[in-house]
Amino acid sequence: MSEEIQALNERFGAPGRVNFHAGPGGLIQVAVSGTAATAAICLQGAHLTTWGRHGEPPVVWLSPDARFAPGKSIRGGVPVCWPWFGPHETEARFPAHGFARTVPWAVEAVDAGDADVTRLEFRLVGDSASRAMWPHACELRLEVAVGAALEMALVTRNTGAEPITIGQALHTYFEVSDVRNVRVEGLEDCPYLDKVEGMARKRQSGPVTFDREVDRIYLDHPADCRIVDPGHARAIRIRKSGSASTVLWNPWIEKAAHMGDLGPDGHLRMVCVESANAAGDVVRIAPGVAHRMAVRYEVEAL
Ligand code: TA6
Repeated sequence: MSEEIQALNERFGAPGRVNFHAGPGGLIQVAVSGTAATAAICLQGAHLTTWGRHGEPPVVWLSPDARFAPGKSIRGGVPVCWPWFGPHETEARFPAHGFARTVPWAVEAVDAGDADVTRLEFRLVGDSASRAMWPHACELRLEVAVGAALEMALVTRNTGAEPITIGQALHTYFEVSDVRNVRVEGLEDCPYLDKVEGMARKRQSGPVTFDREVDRIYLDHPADCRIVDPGHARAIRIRKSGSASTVLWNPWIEKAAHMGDLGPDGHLRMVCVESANAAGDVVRIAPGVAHRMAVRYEVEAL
């Protein structure tokens, strides 16, 4: 066991509840287990890779072909997209969805006192490349609460003297039985930008169903969403705050085949419902102010 992992377990570990270990690709992960659920979080990107309730199919999906390597994004889980969403506005060479998901983070706190809910907090450390891309004084933390529900909060604090503007998303991959038999409720009548059709501006009619590639940024949408999945006899309710955009994505067959890390028929097993601030919903944060974007995922029996 590396000295770093040993030190993490000595400071934050809890036998049988919170365990730091070397995961695939040598990336340090923390395994969390409680009375109701389990989760795993990779320190690179503070990337929650899976969350599931005992005896049920996982709720947060991880590709069976996900690659784990330093500086590379992981396919599935909850990638943290920050401080921009999608391509950088001016620098094509900058990574899509920002750098937060591929740089080192530090563990700030772990509270395993309540066997029903384990709370963890991570702080973005970054590296020389990320600091060059984002030369602003600010702090990014991710709070995670693992229990029968999953709660996550992304907190950006502007510690500088000038305002900053961020785009962000908790780019969550949800596991579904078969995306062709799933619908997403809560976006009815909402305007959206359709990335599949050149960011054409449209308006949602009825629930969202999936029989082709879907890649949409719903704007001015602070409300809940609900993934109704008869095949798993469940609905996943997505509550959020501090987020004005909801992004829906399924790559469908052709794009999935080109990605190479979604796994066999991976597009059938997942749907991304991302709580975000993207496009026109980017957030301006004044000096000394903190912005909090939070989500709560719950499972409802059908
Ligand atoms: O959120 C949807 C999206 O922007 C899609 O356009 C697709 O690019 C997806 O994110 C995955 O992006 P990634 O950089 O993780 O491959």
